Order: sequence, then C-alpha cells, then structure tokens
Amino acid sequence: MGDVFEFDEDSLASEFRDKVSINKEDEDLSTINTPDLSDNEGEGVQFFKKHNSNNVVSVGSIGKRLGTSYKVTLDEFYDSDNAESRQGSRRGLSSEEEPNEAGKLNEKKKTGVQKEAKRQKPKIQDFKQLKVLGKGSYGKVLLVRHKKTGKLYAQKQFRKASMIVNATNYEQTLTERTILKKVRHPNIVKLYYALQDFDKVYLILEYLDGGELFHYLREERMLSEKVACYYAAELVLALRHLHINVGVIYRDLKPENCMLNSRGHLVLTDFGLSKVSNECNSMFGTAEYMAPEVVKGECYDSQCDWWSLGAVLYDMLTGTPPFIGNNHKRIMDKIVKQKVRYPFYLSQDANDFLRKLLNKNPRKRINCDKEFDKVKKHRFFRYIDWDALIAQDDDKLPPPIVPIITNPEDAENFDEEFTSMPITPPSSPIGESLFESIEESRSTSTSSFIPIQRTDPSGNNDVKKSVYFTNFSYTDESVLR
Ligand code: ISQ
Repeated sequence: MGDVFEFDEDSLASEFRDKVSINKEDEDLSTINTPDLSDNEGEGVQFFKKHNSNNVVSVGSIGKRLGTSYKVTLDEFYDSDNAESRQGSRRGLSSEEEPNEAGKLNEKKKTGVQKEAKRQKPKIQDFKQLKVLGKGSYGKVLLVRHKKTGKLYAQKQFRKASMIVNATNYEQTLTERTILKKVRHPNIVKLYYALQDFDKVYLILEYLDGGELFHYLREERMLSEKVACYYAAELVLALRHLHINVGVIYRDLKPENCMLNSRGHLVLTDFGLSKVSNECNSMFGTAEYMAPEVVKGECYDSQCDWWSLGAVLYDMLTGTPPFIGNNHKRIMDKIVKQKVRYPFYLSQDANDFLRKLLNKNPRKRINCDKEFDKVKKHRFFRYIDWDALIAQDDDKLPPPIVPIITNPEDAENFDEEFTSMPITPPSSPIGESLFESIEESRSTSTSSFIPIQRTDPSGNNDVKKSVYFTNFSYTDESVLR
C-alpha cells in the first residue's frame, strides 16, 4: 500500500465545524464535508483511512475518488455494541468478545432520544423507506432509515398472501428469522427486528452497503488468488460458526448471498434455505453451487457447504462455476456425473485446495470444521493471517476491495435496475382493537397463524382478510440495551 492519509474524525469535525450543515429531513443528524482528498494526490498519497468513530465513511484508494468530497454522518445515536458497530468503521468483534472500554463509554453517551426510541415497541412506520436494493421471489429488500435514530437498515419484506399460498415461502421466512436470531458473527448478517403489518412480514437487517460480491466478481470477471483467498477464508469462518456454534447447514452458498460491508468484509445473507438438522430431501436453490449429494436427494450434512465453498471459489478464480448449462437439469447431471476441469492457469496451491473441496464423495471431501488447522496451514491461504482475520484487524490484514461509498443512502453499489424502482408505502398499522382481539386469539390458538379481518383502510366497506403470524415479532437485545 502506498502512502496513507489518516485522519481522526473528532479532530476533523472540529477543524471543519464551520462547514457543518443540518440535514433538512432529519434535523437530529448533522453532516459535514470532509476536505477534497484529491488535493493530496500530488503529494503521493494514495489511500486514506479514518479512525475513532462509528460513522460511515469509506476507506480506500483516493485515485478512484477524484473530485469527490465525502459526507460524514455524525450520528451520535449509533450504538457501540458488537453488531451495530459494523455499520461504521469500528472493528467487528467476534461472537466471544465483550464490548471494549470505548464501547462502554459510548454506551454512557446515549441520548434521551435514543433511549426513548428503544423503549417503544418498534413498528414498520418507524422506518422511512428510501430505495429498493433488490428483489427476489419472496418480495423486496429495501434500504430504510429508522426515523428517530437515523440508522440505516436493509428491510427484507415478504407478502403474507404469497406465504399462505406457498407454504414453503412461509417456512423459509420463519427459518430465516429463527436462525438469524441465534447468530452473532461478524461475517453473518445481523437481524435487528422481525416485524409484521396487515399484509407483510419484515426482517430488519444490517445494511451491507458494499453490495454483492457477485457485482465485483462479474465486473472483474475473475479475482486474483490473493483476493479470492481472503473471501474464501472469511467464508470458512462464517460457515464453521454456523456448523459448530449454531448447528445449521447454510445450503445455499452462492456469490449473490455474499455481500460486502462498508469496510469490505464479506457478510453472508439469505438464510431462507438453511436447515437446522441433517436433511434427506431434495432442495431447490441455485443448482450451480449445489453439492452432488444434495442434487441427488441423498441424506446430506454440513459437508455440502464445503462443496459449495469450492464452487464459489472456483467461480472467483475462473469466472464461472465448475458446471454450467442451459438449464437446471443439465447442470445437475453434470454436478453428479462429470469430472471437474481445472484450467491450466490455476496455481498448484489453488488447484490442490479446490480438489479437496470439490470431491464428489462428501466423506472424502475436506472437512473445514474438523480439519481447520490443516486448512489454515494450506499454502493457498499463505497470505492469510488467521488471527488478524478472526479479529478483523484491518491494519494487519486489510480487506482486498474497499467499496466506494460516497453516501450510504445513495446505495451506489446496488443495481440501478432496483435502486431506481418506485417505493410502495407500507400498509397502515393494525388498529388497537384489532390488535387486542388478535392477542386474545393468540392465547388460545395452536396454529402458527391466525386469520384476521379488517376494513379496507381506504374507507370503503370491504373487509380485507389477512393473517397474523404468532411469535413472529422479534427485537434484538442489542437495540434494547
Ligand atoms: C443487507 N444489505 C443490503 C442488501 C441485503 C439483501 C439481503 C439481505 C441483507 C442485505
């Protein structure tokens, strides 16, 4: 890395106090402009770095940011605990770590507004919808801002109607909520709230403003071994955590589910297809990255995730997954029957590690849970300082791609096809009397959803039918503290 321009946000804030402007919409958030860093280019400065704050400012190459000044959000309402700090630049803590002294100090600084926001039961109307980030068969993912705290989240929403017609969707939503409630790991997306209104259920998730790893991969076509081994190593950590500490098989590993946070760390999202136990049924995900035993519908275990890691790593290193075809059937046939071809340009180390992962026999495939020491010592990972990776020590081991984030609200690392879509407002909250009658039904119901009726909020007398999912709502402890 060339010369680094480092700045401390606190001193920067005082230096540029005269430039402070108030954001009109959220008067409780102040913004300042950092100096135009392109001025420093002539002096040989190629990178910049920010210290000592939780605010979202990208860190990276100045060369790519010529002529841009950076908006720094000074929102003192941001929490300092483990998961929340990942929205900003503070180092992510491992699941075992306690908040440090700085965290405790910030805790004391919480304002009355913040405490008040936390006392109240969250509602979907507490979040302002800003942009569409993506769309799937389940519904949409939106960028939302908590109106009181100014925090940004990704809101994944599912239509109840489609969940009732399609029981699998319903099961997947509950699976995702149940699993994410249990997980605390810097490389796995954090669930803050699970909410519902009349016609939708919502997961309020950590906002990963770097976008999909897939986006960078397709832009570059393929990644160097040094870059790819960093993401493979972070995936090993995330999958091991799921297998060993949570007892979950991820099952749907693919580049689209690997996102980058603002610091460039890989974060796994989308737990709709994950499973808590060993499975013997077939599964419908993206065929390309699926293990042969899953494709065949045989009993499978967490070894299937190590095959998928091999397929994703193969994609990163060569530009395509190991087996491609015009349709699912062809791809699945190849996964089961065809030998993997390893291009000549792969290094001996990459070739060897891929072969260990892409073994069609799950019992002969490397087990990165049990053989972690062997994995860590494999020459493919020679660039990885595992202690620094686990501690997310970016000074010792900087992430290879640092996303460009001019303003996190712009969602500039997401496909314009989505971000330019119009936003449809959430439906109005259910009334108090309706809520009480639901609560009464809830106490007597043995079903996981209760049918409810409501007059059309537009004023006509039609009665709308919907459901209330019992035990769906959830607020993470980190936002209650
Ligand atoms: C977090 N941030 C952006 C997009 C997302 C999509 C799905 C799940 C989590 C996300």
